Amino acid sequence: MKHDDLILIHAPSVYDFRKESILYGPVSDLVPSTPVFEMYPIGFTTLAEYLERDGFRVRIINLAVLMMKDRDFAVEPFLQRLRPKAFGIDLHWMPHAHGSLAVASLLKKLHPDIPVIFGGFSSTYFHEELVARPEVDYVLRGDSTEEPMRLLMRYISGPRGKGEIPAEIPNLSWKNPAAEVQVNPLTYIPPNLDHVRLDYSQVVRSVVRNRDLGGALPFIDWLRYPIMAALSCRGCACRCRTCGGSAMAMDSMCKRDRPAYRDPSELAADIWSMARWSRGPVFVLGDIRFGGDNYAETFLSKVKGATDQLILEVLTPAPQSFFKLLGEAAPDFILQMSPESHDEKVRAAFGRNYNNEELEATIAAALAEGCKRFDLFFMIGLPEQTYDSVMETVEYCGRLMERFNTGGAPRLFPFISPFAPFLDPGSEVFNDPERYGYKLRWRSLEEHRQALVQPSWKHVLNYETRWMNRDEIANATYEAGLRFNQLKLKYGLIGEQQAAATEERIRRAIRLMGRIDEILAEPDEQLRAELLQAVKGQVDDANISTVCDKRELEAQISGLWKINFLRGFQVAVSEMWRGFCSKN
Ligand code: B12
Ligand code: SF4
Repeated sequence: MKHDDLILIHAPSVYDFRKESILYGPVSDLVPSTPVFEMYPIGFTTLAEYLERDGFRVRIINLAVLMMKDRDFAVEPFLQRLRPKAFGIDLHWMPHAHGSLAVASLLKKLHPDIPVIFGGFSSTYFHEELVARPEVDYVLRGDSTEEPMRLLMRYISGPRGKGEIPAEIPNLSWKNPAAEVQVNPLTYIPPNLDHVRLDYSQVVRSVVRNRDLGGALPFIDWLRYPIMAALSCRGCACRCRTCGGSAMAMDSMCKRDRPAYRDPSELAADIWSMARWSRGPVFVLGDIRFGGDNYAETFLSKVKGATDQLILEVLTPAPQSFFKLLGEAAPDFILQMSPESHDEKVRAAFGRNYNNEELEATIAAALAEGCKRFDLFFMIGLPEQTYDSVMETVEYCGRLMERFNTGGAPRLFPFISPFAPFLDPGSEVFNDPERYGYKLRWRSLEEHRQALVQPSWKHVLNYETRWMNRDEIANATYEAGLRFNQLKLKYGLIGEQQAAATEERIRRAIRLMGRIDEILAEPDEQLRAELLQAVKGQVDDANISTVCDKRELEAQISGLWKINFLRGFQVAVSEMWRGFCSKN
């Protein structure tokens, strides 16, 4: 049997979250994953597919999901059995600083001769500190690593020392035999996404090949809610101050001076391809209006009929004509928009320059064209934002719900969450905190790694602002959560039972946060550890969906089946057969 050449491993945020007693707080309430941040980067699938086209065999293992699914899952024996030519680990999101490095250390202990490759945004930002660590051999920088990875895999698989050498592989940071860090130029920056294919067929193929569905799941609850993502671009045209993927951050970190777009027809084809075996909603990442002339029109005309449930994001106010097109292409379309604050001054300080009149006109226009639900995201921890301003945001949301959610089923769904656990490395605020009124508590990768095992999210936060310290950020979060909960009940977004459950969860989290602060004041280290373990059961119970129920974010999936396993199996077998025939 052919062995895997490359195994891409996604680690949990904190290793081992099953043993540590940590109140993670509402850090992941608004994304499909839990605070374990078990979702792997989309790039895993594009990397795997790209390498398989060149004859490599790639497997994705979501170690975080395997550890969540079985609390007794034995990680070391499992990793010991793997024998690829190289391991790839993502440190894309900073909250994986602890888990990704711990898994790398384990792999180095178990397989000292197998190279460990890191990649992702955080790896790119901290590449020198990262590659200097003994458990890391290579870091591939940038937002597009498919081709550099192919070259690196060729080097690793070939007679090393001959042929291509790391010095010629773009975007690579590595160590020479004297353990000195070497940094190759970051020159592989494709201007578009024509080289990738993102339809998850490689994942389906790999599931069939390895008979491992659990290990390939994008996140723990995916089979119940099989949402998929289509990638319209890499990079972003906006300049939100705290964002590590903003135009400025991408330029300084990845040398990308403008976003790379996927051809709109190819993007539509990706979605048609996904629809062969899934009926889940498809989230189109990136604002399709920013792709240039006729981008949105072409995409929408080609995607028409592929899926009813397209989820799209608008980064700036949009006109009714756009929503009309959207409604014709995908009648049950869902929209997301993030004004971040009701206060235009705060919004502008964050980097979004539109007013509430434009915001409300966008909501009205979308709803008039049949938008099934409009999700509106607000944030806590912004520049110029005080505790009172957060409470005013909640009141503003009440007024919006009063205006848009009366008469018929509610369609406007506002959410609020803290900017947590970390300010993005590479963002303008991270690079120059004082200028924006921020104080950074951790700067290096190692400081972030250690912070992640602090016993409550308030202590993990890597920042405070001139307007709110971390106690105020935490208190504003819980108070806003309680008030939002009441408003959602009032305007029919949630029922009484759910509102009562959310209220109970928030109050329990507040109590636990206080109790953890008391424990931290205990001077005896041993006793402190014992006391923290004593509250672990309660902490674990309080860790999912703190300020809102994660399911409030979900679209309804119609029909009897969500995933067509038989069709998926057929797709996988026919693609493997096609691959086999083309090689022989
Ligand atoms: C789409 C998106 C999401 C999607 C995730 C989709 C997914 N599964 O990848 C959702 C909405 C779920 C999400 C969630 C979160 N996100 Co987000 N997200 C984005 C966004 C808008 C686009 C990212 C993207 O897809 N880029 C596409 C390319 C660049 O990445 P990629 O194809 O996956 O991977 C390529 C490279 O990164 C690299 N690579 C990645 N991994 C690896 C591994 C190896 C071994 C190698 C070699 C290479 C490599 O090579 C890949 C292929 O070329 C960016 C902002 C932006 N403008 O970029 C924020 C961004 C990446 N997210 C961010 C954050 C903080 C989060 C959350 C932690 C927020 C939270 N607290 O809940 C969570 C984490 C969720 C989890 N892991 O469970 C920050 C990250 C900053 C940082 N350095 O930590 C960003 C920059 C901005 C932001 N604040 O939103 N996110
Ligand atoms: S937060 Fe702003 S800069 Fe970052 S990806 Fe979203 S729109 Fe772009």
